[in-house]
Amino acid sequence: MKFVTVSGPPSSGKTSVILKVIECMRNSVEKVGVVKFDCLTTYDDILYKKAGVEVMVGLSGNLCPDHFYISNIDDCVKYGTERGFDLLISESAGLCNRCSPHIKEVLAVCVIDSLSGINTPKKIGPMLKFADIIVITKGDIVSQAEREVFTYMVRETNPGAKLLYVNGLTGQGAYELSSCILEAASTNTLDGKKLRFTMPAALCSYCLGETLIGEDYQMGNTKKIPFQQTRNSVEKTWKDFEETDQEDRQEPACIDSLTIIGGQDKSGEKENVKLTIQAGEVICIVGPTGSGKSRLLEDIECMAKGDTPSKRKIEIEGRHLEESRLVAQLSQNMNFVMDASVCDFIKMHARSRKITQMEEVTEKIIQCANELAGEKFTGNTAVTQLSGGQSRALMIADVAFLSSSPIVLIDELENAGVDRGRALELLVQKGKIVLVSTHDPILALLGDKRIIINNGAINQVIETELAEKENLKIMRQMDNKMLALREAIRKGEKIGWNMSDYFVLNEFEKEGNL
Ligand SMILES: Nc1nc2c(ncn2[C@@H]2O[C@H](COP(=O)(O)OP(=O)(O)O)[C@@H](O)[C@H]2O)c(=O)[nH]1
Ligand SMILES: [Mg+2]
Repeated sequence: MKFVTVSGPPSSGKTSVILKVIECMRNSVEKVGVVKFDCLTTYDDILYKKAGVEVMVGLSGNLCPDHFYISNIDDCVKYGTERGFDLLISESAGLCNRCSPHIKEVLAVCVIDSLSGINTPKKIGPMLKFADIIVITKGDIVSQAEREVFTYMVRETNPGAKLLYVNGLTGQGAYELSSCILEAASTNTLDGKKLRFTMPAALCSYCLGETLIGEDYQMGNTKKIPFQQTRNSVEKTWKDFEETDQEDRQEPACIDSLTIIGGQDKSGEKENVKLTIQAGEVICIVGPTGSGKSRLLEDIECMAKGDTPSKRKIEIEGRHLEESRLVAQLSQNMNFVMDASVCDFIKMHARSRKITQMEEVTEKIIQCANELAGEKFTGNTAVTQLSGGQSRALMIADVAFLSSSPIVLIDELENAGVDRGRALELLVQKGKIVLVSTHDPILALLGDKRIIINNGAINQVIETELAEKENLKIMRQMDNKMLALREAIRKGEKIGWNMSDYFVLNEFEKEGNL
């Protein structure tokens, strides 16, 4: 039986990720069991049962949950073997953050979410530090910049681990994790195996039920805070971060081309496609809702090797491909969650990328974001106070100038007050491959090519014609007119005037002016 330990802070997405991984393994693993450790209560067993997964629950109650875990885990493995499981996964919350359930020679996974704050990787210590695989969840909610800063902090804490990004809601990235789990070693007993990290020592009066506070009641193994020392160490993490050695900067990955090799559609019919996209090209992905646009983006993100439901293969030509994450993502539900000014925010991202011309690049990004958004903001504005359009514009400018990823996936960049044409131009100038999934006809024609998706497969690839590009000019004029109306309504103006001629372009406008 294969056995894997999964740990991570509460609500980081462990159960969601495990369920998605099990779903991916349906065809390769017959019997999967989960053992869930918690302290007081859990509802995870309901979710596992609902998914048809056999689950055991261990609640530590008034005992240290980590000591409870290690005293019981071997019995769980033996039980799993008896039950005939092919795979047993243990889920535990790493409740005191001092411990780690990871065992030598047993595949160790740590799940951590990108919303938890950039210092969390250091705070949770051994659970993350001694993991073989670190899964980062909830990347769909935060900006690309925050994801990259967070990743940097994770790497600093555990440079040797494999980093995977999994979305616990959609399952994006779960295939790669399931492939790693399928390669885990088999074990039928943990007898004689060793923990990767010791449990904390305790055995004091409070372990035995004492509740009174005061020196007189403290007996056994206790420890006092050395206050002077603590104050000095509080600011240390930030200082560490700011003083990082600028020397060891890696060359960013550089892609020459990306090839999509067809797999199959939702009915299992062959997808007859081989499409090569060159660096600097913009490709739009269109098709009805649910047709499989996001699946294609996901295949690219995880560099599918025929192992996803679409059976597509993605091949890449380029340099330093192993060095960093290849794909940056921009989507509608992303937000800034850090409490920082625009300036500090960009600098933090620049630092994580070990960029030396910090001031210069910060200024450039702010200027560029202001051009894209129209509504001006300064470096002192808090990122959480930016409007939807301003946030999106800052995210785009930041990805263009600071993100190391050579591929940019944009999911539904609709008209949120951002000059979309200019945004795409900017990304392409930086030599990136840009893929945009959209329902918007203007955005669809802004690409060099558009991919039409139907029933889960690429149905057609259309090169944007010259005549379409000409029409695009008119469509953009119309769009600007709609925007002007939106603006008028926002200012409290009445628009009951005769509008019948408003959308007819005059000669001046036909020339491309407005
Ligand atoms: N937006 C988003 N939500 C997620 C993601 N992963 C998990 N969640 C949500 O986060 C919450 C906690 O997830 P859960 O799997 O129960 O966390 P656990 O306590 O670590 O097992 C649930 O509401 C999930 O739906 C993700 O990648 N993105
Ligand atoms: Mg859980």
